[in-house]
Amino acid sequence: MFSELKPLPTDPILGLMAAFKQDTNPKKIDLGVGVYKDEQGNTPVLKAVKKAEAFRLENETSKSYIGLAGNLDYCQKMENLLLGEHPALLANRVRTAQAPGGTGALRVAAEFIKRCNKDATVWVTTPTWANHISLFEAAGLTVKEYPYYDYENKDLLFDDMINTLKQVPKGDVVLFHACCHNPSGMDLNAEQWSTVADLAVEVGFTPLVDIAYQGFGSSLEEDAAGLRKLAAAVDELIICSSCSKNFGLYRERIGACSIIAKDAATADISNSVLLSVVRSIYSMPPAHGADIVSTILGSTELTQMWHDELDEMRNRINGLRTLIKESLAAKGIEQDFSFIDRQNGMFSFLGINKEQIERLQKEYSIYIVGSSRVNVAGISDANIDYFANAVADVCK
Ligand code: PLP
Ligand code: TYF
Repeated sequence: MFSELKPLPTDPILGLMAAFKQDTNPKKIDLGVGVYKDEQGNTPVLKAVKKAEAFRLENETSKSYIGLAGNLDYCQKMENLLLGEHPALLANRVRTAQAPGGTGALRVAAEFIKRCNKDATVWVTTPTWANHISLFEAAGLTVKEYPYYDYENKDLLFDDMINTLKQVPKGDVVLFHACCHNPSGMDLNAEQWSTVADLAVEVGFTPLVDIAYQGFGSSLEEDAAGLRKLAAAVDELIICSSCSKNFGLYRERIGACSIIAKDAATADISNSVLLSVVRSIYSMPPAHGADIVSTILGSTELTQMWHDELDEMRNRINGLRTLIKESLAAKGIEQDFSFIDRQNGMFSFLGINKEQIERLQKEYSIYIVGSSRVNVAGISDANIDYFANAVADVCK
């Protein structure tokens, strides 16, 4: 049976990560995979995480199974982190299942949507994180795209987006990136979120909000403001969250899938379906990441430490955006890169062509994704000049 299989291409982003590792050029720069890096190019374990892990090592009393929803304290704390003191929480309309990473949350959401409406189409931004498409298709759902990023003007195609979303049939799902859009870095402003919230009510689609970078854009609160606005407007909403980036817990695989239903009774029914989905995929989530997050969020001291570390990551990213803009401008490149400083999170499209991307990799060992997406966190004071010169050379 296995001999019938045809080889499939690997994920291009993860492939780039492997190619970078093999490159022996000491000047190599990894601007590929979306992982935060400090000035030294490392992705260290956060101090708050180390402390919480030490606490866990001392205080964990059992390795017995946790339930289908995982760590309930974690689930409740995540709801508060995502929604604040939200009317939907006060009305007991929210249910959360811990999930193995944001990816696991999305896969659970996909199966949940399938149970709600097997004919639902999931609408995603053009472009979006490539995994979105494969995750929903793997659950047998149809995926369609709506206009989002304006490659030419490095802006949102907001009018086109709204015009397409107006045509979405009731019962379909529309996926939004809460903040730090992957791959474009282009986010909706407050007014645009209000328009989208009104539209969701008018058209009757169900929003699914993917929030994988809360705290990486403006702040924990501001990055969730659009999500909260949407959640205040509609009866039903799905949230897929991830602690990979903001807690630096990438390999621990910790995230959550939250359902907001129109009332507490519907939320209970939805929750039973959600947990049935979980059981049919992996039974129960792993414990470690959730324990770390709930320990941090349950301690004033550790929460403060985490906030400080998160601020440091975000400030570094935002500082790098300005540095990249200024350094490229100083090289006298004809192309305007000022948009990099207006976008959010770790990603932006440089807007250079395939040949230029290949030259950056071959001649300079600078690794960027084929779409020209760069992870700005891979830049540092030590390599910015090398990077700017290389970009200037390939843009000549
Ligand atoms: N959603 C988006 C938009 C992402 O960029 C990512 C990856 O980083 C994820 C979800 C899922 O992340 P993870 O599964 O590592 O938590
Ligand atoms: O877009 C990124 O780089 C991150 C990390 O299969 C990632 O979201 C990339 C590919 C993948 C899983 C995670």
